[in-house]
Amino acid sequence: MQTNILNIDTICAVATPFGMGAIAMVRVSGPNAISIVSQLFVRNGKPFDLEEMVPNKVYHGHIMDKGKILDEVLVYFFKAPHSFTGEDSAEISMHGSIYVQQKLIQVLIDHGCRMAEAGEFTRRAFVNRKFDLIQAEAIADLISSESEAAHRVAINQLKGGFSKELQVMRSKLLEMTSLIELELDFSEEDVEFADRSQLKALLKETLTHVDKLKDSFRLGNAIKNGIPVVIVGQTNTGKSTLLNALLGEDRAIVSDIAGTTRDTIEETLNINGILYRFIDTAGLRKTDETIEKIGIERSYKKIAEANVVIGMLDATTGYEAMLSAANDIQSKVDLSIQQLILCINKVDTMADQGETLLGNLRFDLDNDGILVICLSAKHGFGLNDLYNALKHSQPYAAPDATLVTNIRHYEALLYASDSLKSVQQGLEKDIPIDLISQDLRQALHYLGSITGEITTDDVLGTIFSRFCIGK
Ligand SMILES: Nc1nc2c(ncn2[C@@H]2O[C@H](COP(=O)(O)OP(=O)(O)OP(=O)(O)O)[C@@H](O)[C@H]2O)c(=O)[nH]1
Ligand SMILES: [Mg+2]
Repeated sequence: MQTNILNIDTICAVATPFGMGAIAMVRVSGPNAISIVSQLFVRNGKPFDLEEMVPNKVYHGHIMDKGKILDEVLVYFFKAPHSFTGEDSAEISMHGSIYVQQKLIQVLIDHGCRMAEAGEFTRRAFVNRKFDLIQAEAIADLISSESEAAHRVAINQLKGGFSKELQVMRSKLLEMTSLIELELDFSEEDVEFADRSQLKALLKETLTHVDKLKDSFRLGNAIKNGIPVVIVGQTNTGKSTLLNALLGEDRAIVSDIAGTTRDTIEETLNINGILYRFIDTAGLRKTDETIEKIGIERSYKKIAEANVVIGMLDATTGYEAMLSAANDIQSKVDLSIQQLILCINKVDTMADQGETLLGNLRFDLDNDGILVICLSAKHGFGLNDLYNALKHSQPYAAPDATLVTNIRHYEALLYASDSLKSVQQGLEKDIPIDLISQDLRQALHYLGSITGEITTDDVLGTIFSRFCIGK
């Protein structure tokens, strides 16, 4: 087992959220965890006898502070390596008074523990090879998951599917690299240990796999942070009214003055287990007003970043104006990667002409990938059609498909892909084998950095500092 300077201290922290609650849990981990906690623990009125300690068993008793009862608790002991961190550990479940929590931490520190740093328990687990970096990061994702979809992606990564895929790729590439490097040792003798056509085939396969993982980030990131859905259109079409209707609250200012919304407004909403990030934008129109211009530039930027674009059309402006506005919005959307949903809004003003408008617009648009629906944002009419359109617009991955959700992984895959492309070009152009081997090593490095096989302390520090204390 790998040892690390981190393992010397015994650390402690409250693992439950800060504040008062029915129950709180304190974690202790490190070489003295069991002895320190047992010193403070009294069972059936007698000091806890370490000799009788059975790991993974729940003990009921009291935590004592200088001869006085601090709290009635449940204590679990874990023996290394069979614990979350891989070290000797103890967990104390107690009443969730803020005073009791702080007092217990103080007593633990008085007995030789140190306050844990953010993510230190998970970092120790990683150092002790309980899991790899992907899985450690998946724990953070699991804790922060806000929707069923985000939860599912985190669980998949925690199960190790992504790690396994990377391991298989790396070991194949490593084998090839060793053969190539063997040729370097025999460079005088003009021998080829690595079969070139096999190497090319392997590279093609690996590159396709790496690119597939890299491209899954768009969806993976959307699932984790909310699928970005931008609401765009000309001024006064009812964009802010729609945002408010979706959220069920008056989040954005609505008025009949054109150009009311100047900046983008973002809010997340969970619809049927999927987290969406709705973005209301400044209405699109020609203007000389500086602030409004900046707002409109932001609207265009948000269109480019969105997975789904809701194009708001105002039924009261007449069919020709709506069609021209629809074409204008369509020209800003990349239909190969984005979904466009056009909403004919304010149909409440149209008596029964809404359906005719809908049919005409569907007919006149030159792409059947665009969804068109009728809406009255003000009266909440058509919202169900919009929910359905959103559901259908999502390119859903298979339940157990690997999705990259972490920007660090995405970056590493991007660099690995570039390095593999250099290897491919090198082989085509017959460049010296030592340069090819360098690019292969680079690709291996980037792939290895994702699971944490290759990392520096700085990288680990940055990753784990994003965790909360007690995790
Ligand atoms: N009759 C009717 N009026 C609506 C509907 N939706 C919005 N409106 C009205 O249209 C006007 C403009 O609504 P907003 O939501 O502020 O429009 P916007 O697109 O956000 O406008 P800007 O922020 O200026 O770009 C307001 O007076 C709304 O009450 C609707 O479904 N029916
Ligand atoms: Mg608005």
